[in-house]
Amino acid sequence: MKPLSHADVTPAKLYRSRRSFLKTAGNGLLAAALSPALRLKAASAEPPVDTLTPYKDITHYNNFYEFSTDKVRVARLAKNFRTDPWSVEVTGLVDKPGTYDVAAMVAQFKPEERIYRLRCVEAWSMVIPWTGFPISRLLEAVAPTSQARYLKFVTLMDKRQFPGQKNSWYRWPYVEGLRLDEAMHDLAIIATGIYGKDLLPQNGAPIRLVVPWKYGFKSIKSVVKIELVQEQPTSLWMAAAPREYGFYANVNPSVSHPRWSQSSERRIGEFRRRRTLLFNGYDEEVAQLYEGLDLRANF
Ligand SMILES: Nc1nc2c(c(=O)[nH]1)N[C@H]1C(S)=C(S)[C@@H](COP(=O)(O)O)O[C@H]1N2
Ligand SMILES: [Mo]
Repeated sequence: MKPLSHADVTPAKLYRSRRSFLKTAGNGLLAAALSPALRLKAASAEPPVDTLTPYKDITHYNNFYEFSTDKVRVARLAKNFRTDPWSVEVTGLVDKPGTYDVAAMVAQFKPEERIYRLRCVEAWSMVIPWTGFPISRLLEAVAPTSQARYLKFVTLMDKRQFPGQKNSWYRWPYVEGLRLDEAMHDLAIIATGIYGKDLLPQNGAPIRLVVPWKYGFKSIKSVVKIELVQEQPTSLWMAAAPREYGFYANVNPSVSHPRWSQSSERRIGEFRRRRTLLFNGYDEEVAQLYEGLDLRANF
């Protein structure tokens, strides 16, 4: 499947009026009035095209454990999070390490719009119009040495602003990692905005990672450090539950989470579940990264 562009998606509003029949059918009220045959037809129709998830949902249904494990409380708790000044240290096995102010990063690496599906490991999904730039641009600027094999990303550590970091169940700060060749892939971006607006704190302001073919937890928020390293980093989730969360976390409908199936998902704003796609539908673009890798053992 090709990366989404504006040509492929329908703005939420237009989509709603065009598909008003199905929408109404999904409402329950009218569904009861439909004949069983009609209802079946509506139910078995091909899944609709990807539609942008409304801004309100993207910004009010969030996983950000530093604030809360309750998705609908995150936005309010994140309201006063300080994102300015903010700088990101890029360090480790690089010839040109540096500390980048976010504004300078934006000026240098020129964010563009990227519309991606986001698939959470909990089996819900959204379609988000990010503003961001490929991490490859940053990597070219810092020049990884020949020893660099992985990137380790780290979220801000600040118990005063992040009440969730007092929860000692997790090994804070939040850490995530990518193989260098994964990070060099054009689909992997550093995001600075959504729907053309600056990121809000609940979405990982001022900058966060977005890797659309992997489960959402790889897309680490509010990053303060990117380190090029030789060994595979241990992410917060690998440390918390190694049998449930592997390093790769590629979206894969045929590898179940130990506690639930990954074969389908609930697209936020839709009534019927959708089939989950291998690599979240980006298989044509990324499958070659994993040639020869056992995707079941390396989950
Ligand atoms: N620092 C940090 N990054 C994080 C998380 C988190 O709890 N802390 N949650 C992850 C998970 S599980 C998901 S699904 C996405 C959600 O991103 P969104 O709220 O912008 O949709 O962020 C990911 N990045
Ligand atoms: Mo997630």
